Amino acid sequence: MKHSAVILIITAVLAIGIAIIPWPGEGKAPVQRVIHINARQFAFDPPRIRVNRGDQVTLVLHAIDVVHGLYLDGYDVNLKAVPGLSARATFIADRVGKFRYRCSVTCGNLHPFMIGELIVGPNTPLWRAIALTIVAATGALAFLYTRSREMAR
Ligand SMILES: [Cu+2]
Repeated sequence: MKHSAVILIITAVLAIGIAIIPWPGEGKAPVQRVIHINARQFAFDPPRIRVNRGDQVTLVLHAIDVVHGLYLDGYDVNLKAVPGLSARATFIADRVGKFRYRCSVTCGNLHPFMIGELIVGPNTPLWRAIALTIVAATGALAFLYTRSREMAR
């Protein structure tokens, strides 16, 4: 068999493998997550939240000292909690990326620095697409190179 044909077959097998084989972290069924956030002058605890795309996220905001708010960029979630009276909102994390949440109630002089971050990811289909592209490009180059050498014989 010609070397170029072997390269074509190897490339095809690799590409099919990448397209079919489950990727680590992928294929997990979306989960329901309840995340409690404590707000106090002048920080959120936790300051960073990680979820996976597709998760159903319930944020529960607790105000520890004075009235605080939580506005989540990108998801249009706005909560306001009074000490002793928490607030909650539920949404599907269907957008991948980093989204800031900030206090939406003026709570003191360092209020503008009350910022946290919701990280939704990773977008595994993107990695699959990148891996496929690399295999296809490498295979095509190897095929063309080998083919040109066979033609020159
Ligand atoms: Cu605040």
